[in-house]
Amino acid sequence: MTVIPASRSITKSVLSKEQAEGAGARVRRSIGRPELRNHDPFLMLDEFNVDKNGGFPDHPHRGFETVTYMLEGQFQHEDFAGHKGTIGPGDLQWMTAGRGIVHSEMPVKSQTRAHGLQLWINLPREHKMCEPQYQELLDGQIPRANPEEGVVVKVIAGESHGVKSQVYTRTPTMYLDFKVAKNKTVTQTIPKTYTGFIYMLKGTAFIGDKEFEGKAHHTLTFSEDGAETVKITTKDEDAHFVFIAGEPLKEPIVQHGPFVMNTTEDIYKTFVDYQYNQNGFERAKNWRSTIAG
Ligand code: FJE
Ligand code: FE
Repeated sequence: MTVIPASRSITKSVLSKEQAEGAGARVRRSIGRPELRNHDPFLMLDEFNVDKNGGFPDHPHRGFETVTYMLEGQFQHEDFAGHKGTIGPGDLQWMTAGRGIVHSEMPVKSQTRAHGLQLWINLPREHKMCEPQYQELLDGQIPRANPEEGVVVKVIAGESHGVKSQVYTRTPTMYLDFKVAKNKTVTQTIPKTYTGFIYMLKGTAFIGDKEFEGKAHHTLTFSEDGAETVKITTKDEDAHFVFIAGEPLKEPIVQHGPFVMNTTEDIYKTFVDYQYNQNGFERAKNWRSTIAG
């Protein structure tokens, strides 16, 4: 007989130091760094900081989703189908690359700094070649749960304290932004089969029954023991963190940079499709974004 504990505990705590990425951008890599590989269904989480001279100019994606959540500043995006827009503090872009997207992600030039999170969620085999889709939500359109005074949960995906997100997740995912005042305890439910983690943005939180300490820029991974809650406590400091969890796909992953498929053969097909502008990359032919400068 195995005993299922009340709360998940923390199995790992890893600090993300800044590194160079893209074109003159700085990122703190959480999931995807050597100590945090294969956190199925998640491929990558970057806390990015970009000034007006940096960014992520024209590049492709296939086989997964990118979720960009802005914290400060303004970010522009433009893709090969003419889809274009700007997201600001608290806004969200949930992009399903599916069979193919080529796009550019750049800070608005007048800004001093754009700061946010980008999460890469793998797609199950049957969705890897789906039509690309955008789900865009402004800060004010994202529902909030307020389980008690001093605790505000933005429900980006999934559910918290009876408040549900309308975002469609092909890979079952929950994505919650917690702002917790000092001296509070909050319990978040999580499906027993989900893997998950907390990424700390500010302050200090104590997680699980053993009150594992989490500080800014640390990733804290949850135990996989079937517990259906995560207990989070604050003491003499407020805390800001994201809580991300999902159903593991348990499929083979073959990744080559911005392409994530199930087999080497499908990765080779992807190189050919991208090179010859076919099977989803038709509109990549002679395309250049107007924002990458
Ligand atoms: C990419 C290198 C990259 N983190 N955070 C290689 F930088 C990227 C990439 C990003 C990215 C974009 C934003 Cl807006 C925020 C990011 C990496 O675009 F896709 C590959 N393959
Ligand atoms: Fe991208």
